[in-house]
Amino acid sequence: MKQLLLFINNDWVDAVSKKTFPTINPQDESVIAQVAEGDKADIDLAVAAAKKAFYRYSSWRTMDASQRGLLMLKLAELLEAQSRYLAELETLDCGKPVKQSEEEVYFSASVLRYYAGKADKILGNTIPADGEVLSFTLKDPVGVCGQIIPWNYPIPMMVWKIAPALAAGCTIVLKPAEQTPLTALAVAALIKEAGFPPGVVNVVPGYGPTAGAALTHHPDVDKVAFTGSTEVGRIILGAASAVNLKRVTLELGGKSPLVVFNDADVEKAAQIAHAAAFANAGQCCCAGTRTYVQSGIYDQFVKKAAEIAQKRSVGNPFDDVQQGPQIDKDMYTKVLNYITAGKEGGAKCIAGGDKLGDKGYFIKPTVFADVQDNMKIAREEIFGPVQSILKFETFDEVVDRANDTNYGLAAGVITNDVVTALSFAKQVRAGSIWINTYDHVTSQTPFGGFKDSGLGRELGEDGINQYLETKTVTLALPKKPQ
Ligand code: TXE
Repeated sequence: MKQLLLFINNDWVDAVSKKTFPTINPQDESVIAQVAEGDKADIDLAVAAAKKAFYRYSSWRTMDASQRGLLMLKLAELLEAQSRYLAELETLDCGKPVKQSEEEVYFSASVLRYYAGKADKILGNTIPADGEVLSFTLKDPVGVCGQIIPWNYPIPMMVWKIAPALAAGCTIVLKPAEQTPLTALAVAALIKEAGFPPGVVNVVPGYGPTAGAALTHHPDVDKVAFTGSTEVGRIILGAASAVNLKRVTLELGGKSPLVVFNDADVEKAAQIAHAAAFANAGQCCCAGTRTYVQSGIYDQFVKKAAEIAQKRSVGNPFDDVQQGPQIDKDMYTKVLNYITAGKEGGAKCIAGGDKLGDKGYFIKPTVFADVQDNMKIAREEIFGPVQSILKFETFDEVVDRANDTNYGLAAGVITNDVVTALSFAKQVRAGSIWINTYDHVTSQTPFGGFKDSGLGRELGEDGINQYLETKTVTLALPKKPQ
């Protein structure tokens, strides 16, 4: 790691306050490094740099759209060239298995390439408007974007946000999560190396209520994009309308159902459901945490789910394991409290159910069976390695129960009956529906939530539209020239 400073205007700078904050290794609770702590004064500097870079005659605004795409392709290449280094840094800071970290770097490069290709294909319309006119639309970049990201997928979250914004021609001030500032700074160094002009991307690590709030309240920020908790999402929506009317996209929490019908292959279904619940140590916004299983295969499924969870390897994320530690002490404590609530609430704990070891934030993969819809563990987002299994009888019953939540990020269904699968997809209110698979997220497919799971979509065509304004141009044009 070369830089632990703020990245503003392509320079590495100390915080105005000179304050720093520690970033912790969740595997052994040691301090990895002290990082410059951005606050309002630093956000002001970063927004000023982004605003200057967005000025109409700046090198960024006058650059050919195809050239923006080339810079993004270069960044994708640099990410891949540094994949091992970035993966190790990611694993050090957030504890996910290093193989997974490396896959996430490659996935992020693919997202950059997808949007790089879109940079010079942003098209308006010509419109047969009434009257003696010619009308057409231009797609303008929305402007200076504040982007606030979480700690669960630090590099992918950064790239999901910067890639469509850059393709659209916006400028950016990004605040990484306080738990995981390191890879955001490493990617910032690559942004500079790729040749992006000063001020186009600025990265200011710091805390939410200080640096994050300064960004969401700033009058020169035109849009805020946020991924994190629903609670903070609400605060951001309020802040975004306080001094100006920022465009807002929110990708928030979930309590996603995965429904297994009697005709499913039990072994395969249990594997899919396991991965859905435990991917990234359960720290995944679309985690399939409510596993509904039809009564005919319920007992068999429960037995299988417990077996798979008991075999899940948990340990040093630099080894070949499936699961590392939880991100920090707060989340570790929160998840253990949910496990206690599950036991006390009457669910049957059939695997795990406890912490693992005494150092680091490790938790045993935990499975609860006989969970009821009204239990705390079936209603609230746990964000840890905990699967809840619930029994159901009929299609209509399970669709009602799947929809009985304030969230609507994702849902899954496992069945060989195409009518059941597609009826489920039509009737469940969630942004992503997976059939006989789960967590299949790609650069091309939009991702985001219904209800309290968010506003807007990331990735795919929808993702870039959130960074564009439509401008209608109307020119007087007589139907018959004199
Ligand atoms: O999230 P926060 P936390 C959910 C999950 C988890 C819970 C809490 O259920 O248990 O959220 O996690 C910044 N103004 N998800 O506390 O606080 C903060 O600095 C502006 C779901 O980590 O929402 C960080 O950069 N910004 C999720 C980011 O918001 C503020 C991923 C996320 O932090 C702010 C993570 C403020 N007032 C947690 N307060 C997902 N959707 O994937 C905080 N932040």
